[in-house]
Parts: sequence; C-alpha cells; structure tokens
Amino acid sequence: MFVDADRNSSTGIPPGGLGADFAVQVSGRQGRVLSSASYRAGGDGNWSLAGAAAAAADDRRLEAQLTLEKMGITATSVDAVMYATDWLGARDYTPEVRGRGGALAAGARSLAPPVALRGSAWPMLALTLTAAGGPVQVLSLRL
Ligand SMILES: [Ca+2]
Repeated sequence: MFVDADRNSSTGIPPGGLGADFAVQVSGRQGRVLSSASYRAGGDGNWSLAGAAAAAADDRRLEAQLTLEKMGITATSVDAVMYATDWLGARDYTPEVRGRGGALAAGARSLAPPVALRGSAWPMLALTLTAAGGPVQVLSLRL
C-alpha cells in the first residue's frame, strides 16, 4: 500500500499516479503473512526501511496498519493506492483513493485459476471497497 501523506504528487515516489511518501509492504503465501514492514520515500527516489508494520490475513482478507503518528504524519487525510503482485509476477493496482475525511477499506482476493493462458479472459482479481467515517471519492480504477 502506497500512501501520499501530503497529497502532493510531486513529492515522494510515483506509483499509481500518487507521490507516495510512505509504503507498507506485506508478503505472504497461501493465506499467511510471512513479513510486513513500512518504508519511507527518500529524496533519491528509493525506499528506506522505516519500521515494522502490523499485518494479518485470513482466507479472504488482508489487513495492514501504518500508524501515521509514528511516521510523523499529522495530516487527517491521505491518498493511497494498493498494489498487488502474485508469485508468478502478475500485478494489479486498486483505484487511486483520495482522502476526504473518510477512510476506505480495500480488500483484494485472487480469482486466478492455478493456470491461465495468455490472452484468456478469466477473472483475476476481486476488489471490495468499503467507505467508513465519511464519503470516499474513488477517482480512477486501473487494472
Ligand atoms: Ca507526496
């Protein structure tokens, strides 16, 4: 998950149309979290390790936490993009989410078959987006 803490696309690293200042990376396999960490964007365009990040998963959901106060973020609203890749290298982004006082819970579930032929039209990913605490505006969706 990439977080644009200052909501300025000219600062940070630009995945998914954001200027991401922070990121949370969660790695796992077969429904289990194997590792998770938070990162801070450097002025050189590289990520540096910022610390641990809590994360948990079950058979349908993944939850990760970036504590804004610990990262020095005082903003009450941030923009975010979730990015997913599987063990075979398939990638996907969630919609760019612009914070407007609400929060967005984003869930991703793989629908990919064990083997998919190139060019096939199989559903690959199911996204569940749920707004909480106020409206959330989703400006784009790129798959
Ligand atoms: Ca930024």
